[in-house]
Amino acid sequence: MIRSDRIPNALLVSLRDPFLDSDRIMPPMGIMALHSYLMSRNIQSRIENDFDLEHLEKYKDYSHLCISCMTPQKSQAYAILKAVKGVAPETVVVIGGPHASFYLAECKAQPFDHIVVGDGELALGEILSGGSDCERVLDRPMTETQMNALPPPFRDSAFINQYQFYFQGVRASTILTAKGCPMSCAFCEDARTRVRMYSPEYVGVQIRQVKEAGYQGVMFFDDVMTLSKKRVRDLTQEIAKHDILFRCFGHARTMSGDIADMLRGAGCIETGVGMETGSQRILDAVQKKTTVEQNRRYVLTCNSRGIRVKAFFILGLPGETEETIAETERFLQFLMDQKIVGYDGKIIRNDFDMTIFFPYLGTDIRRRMDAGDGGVDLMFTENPDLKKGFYKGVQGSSEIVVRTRGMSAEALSETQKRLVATYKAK
Ligand code: B12
Ligand code: SF4
Repeated sequence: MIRSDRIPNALLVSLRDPFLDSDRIMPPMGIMALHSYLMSRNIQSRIENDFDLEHLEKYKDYSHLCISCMTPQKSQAYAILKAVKGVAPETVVVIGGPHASFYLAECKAQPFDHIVVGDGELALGEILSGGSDCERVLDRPMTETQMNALPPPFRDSAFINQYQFYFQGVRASTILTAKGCPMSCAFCEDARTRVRMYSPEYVGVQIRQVKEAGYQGVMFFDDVMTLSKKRVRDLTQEIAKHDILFRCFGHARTMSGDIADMLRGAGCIETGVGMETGSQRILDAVQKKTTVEQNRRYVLTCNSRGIRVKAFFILGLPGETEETIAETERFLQFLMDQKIVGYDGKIIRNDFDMTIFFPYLGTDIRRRMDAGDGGVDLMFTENPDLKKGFYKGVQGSSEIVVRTRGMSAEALSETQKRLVATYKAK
């Protein structure tokens, strides 16, 4: 095992996303949480969000290089690992984030010194204080109590102000009120993960940080913030104290008039929601456990309270055909026909996002495809490029690696372009 006898000094690397329109929209909450935790333990660290592979000498004083990685960023992570090990083999290189969690075997095949699965705080603390005795793969989940005892993520104003996200013209930054999702969507890597909640007070501290940094809005980035009425009541009582506008993710199974009232009363002006498709057959096939009718009611419930809906759709789920596309189009028509009185009295419309499915390794669908399950009507295209793996890139582009029996990759791509052009322009 590589050892670093130097005083630990960690460089926390948030990789760039050249394939996105901009990677300065949402700040890297994982890295911000780790930085704050290490500082609270008096371990030196710094965040680098523009790693300079051409000038590695800049990083010679760091004992540990800690890379946060999502799957589309993996080539960058591997390139940094190779380059750093080439010039400074004594530097301990650690990888964490979703790619390490869901593509563990692939990460193990790379010469990383440590690979952290799941929560990084305790594992990184161990690596940085444990010297050589640490295992190579660490999985150190936190309990809710431990999560709530953590310092809030690092939100230095100059740092987070590099990131700009707007909804309805409101400048916002991101906060998490819980980790995990109990739902079982077969296309999602976060399905059936243990839900651990932050206390409303802990959320309140973070809202203050975001306001102090100059933002008027908060984007709550939990998978689903509206899991139960009680939870929404507890959270909205806290949020309402802070005079902010916010957006969060809802779910068609749990949305109700009461929940929508509480959200709006606390400043919610927009919810994101995974509606996925207008086809009941596909919703059932991917275990979404919602109905098209629930999705319609979700829209009407939110809109009637002045909450705009941003619906997320995925084309190319198993069983997609021209008929299911027509059903999705009918739903889109309904969604985009609604008129809403916005928070500032102006009449506004709903919004949507439409991507093409990319079967990440940690999803049920991918597991079934890899197992050769003929019951899944989804195939890889010939020679799919699985190297990058983003489903929404520059100007809404997708890397399409799948087709169904009824739709080729080209037909999926054409449909996506047509639907976006037709209904975004409404
Ligand atoms: C916010 C978010 C984004 C933001 C990212 C902003 C940013 N700069 O980080 C935006 C909107 C830009 C985004 C984009 C994309 N995202 Co995204 N995103 C999320 C989301 C909703 C929350 C992530 C988050 O901030 N969590 C909160 C922090 C505290 O947790 P964390 O990041 O996991 O970090 C903890 C641990 O992972 C670990 N850790 C993280 N980094 C490191 C590093 C080290 C060294 C260590 C030791 C530990 C460690 O410790 C942290 C603290 O406990 C997740 C879903 C989810 N519930 O996790 C999806 C998710 C991460 N995204 C996903 C995807 C697919 C994408 C896109 C590919 C979509 C697309 N456009 O095609 C792009 C890819 C962009 C990219 N960077 O490659 C997938 C990841 C799949 C994968 N295998 O990588 C997820 C899991 C959603 C899902 N269920 O499928 N995303
Ligand atoms: S798609 Fe959303 S609701 Fe479904 S499992 Fe993933 S995070 Fe949960």
